[in-house]
Amino acid sequence: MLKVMRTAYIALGSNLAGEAGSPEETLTKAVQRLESLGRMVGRSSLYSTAPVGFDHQPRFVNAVVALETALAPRALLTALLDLEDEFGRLRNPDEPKGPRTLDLDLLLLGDLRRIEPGLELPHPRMAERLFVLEPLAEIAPRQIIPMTGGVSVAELRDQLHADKNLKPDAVVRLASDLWESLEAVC
Ligand code: PH2
Ligand code: MG
Ligand code: MG
Repeated sequence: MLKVMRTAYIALGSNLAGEAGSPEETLTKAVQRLESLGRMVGRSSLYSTAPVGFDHQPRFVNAVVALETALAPRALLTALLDLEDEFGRLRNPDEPKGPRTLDLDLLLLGDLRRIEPGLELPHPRMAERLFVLEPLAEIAPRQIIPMTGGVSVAELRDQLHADKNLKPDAVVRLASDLWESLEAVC
């Protein structure tokens, strides 16, 4: 049977060391595990980012990858949640935005749109978050975000940069030999 292949953009985040090591080590190992779900076709740099939504927690390490996959949305989402668990993610309902060893958020899956319990595509908050748009702009600057009425990732990123309340250290590219030692993707 012919499988429909789609490009998934997945945001990775960590601000707590876990069994896999530091956030940087965790994200590096998570990318290797994500390769079991499809073909990795893009990977941003790592970024050190100020926490958004709940200030009193460590800075995050964030990145975005592009994965070509035949998985349907629900199957992909389940696989991402399983990977979070594998990396020791604890879910604290009192602190949904608190520190986490690994957060894997499905941003886009081809041009699919979904609004279902636990699964919204495109990700409803992706257009407001510089910690998502900065790495995403590195690998997919011309990608259009549907709910913005046709604005590209790079334009949205530029709009957020123009905000005069933006702190200079909000999103800072990290040089990481470990991350860059991952096999090159096209
Ligand atoms: N994730 C959140 C809430 N706040 N802030 C940063 N900088 N990076 C994140 O990945 C992040 C956040 C909820 O998932
Ligand atoms: Mg998240
Ligand atoms: Mg999440």
